[in-house]
Amino acid sequence: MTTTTESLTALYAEVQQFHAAQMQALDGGDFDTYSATFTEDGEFEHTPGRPAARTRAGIAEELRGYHRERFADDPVQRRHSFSMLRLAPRPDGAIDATFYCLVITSRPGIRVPEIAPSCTVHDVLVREQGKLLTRSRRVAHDYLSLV
Ligand code: SDN
Repeated sequence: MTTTTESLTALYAEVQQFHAAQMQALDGGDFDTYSATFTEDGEFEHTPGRPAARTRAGIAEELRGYHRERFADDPVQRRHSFSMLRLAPRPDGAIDATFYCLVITSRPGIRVPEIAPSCTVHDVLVREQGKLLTRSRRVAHDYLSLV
């Protein structure tokens, strides 16, 4: 399929809306809504050393476990903030999306948030019944790529 500037602009806006809804679900603690934005056989790697999560149920379970382990005694509001989105549609209709992510963490009563980690993210997006879904998401952490 040829990609015109116009269709790429429309796709760019669509992917940004998709990412916004997806990440607002995650940051709101709604892991089932987040995992429903992946394909049924979707893959997700968010932290080196943790096994890749597979399937919607597996992704929701991994996120529940990770948040339970890390934040049980540490009430936080996390916000995953995306920027520098670059899209590369493939001939078969899948879309490579590469972007930056900063995780911004606020704690009760502390005005200055923590900003870490800084990451690059690579998504493969597909369309099913007209709707965008993430087929795979791989997160690379800058502080680990430097060592
Ligand atoms: O869903 C994401 C994530 C994500 O879920 C992350 C989690 O912890 C749970 C989309 C794009 C980027 C990310 C990045 C992270 C960072 C990761 C590790 C941490 O917070 O220390």
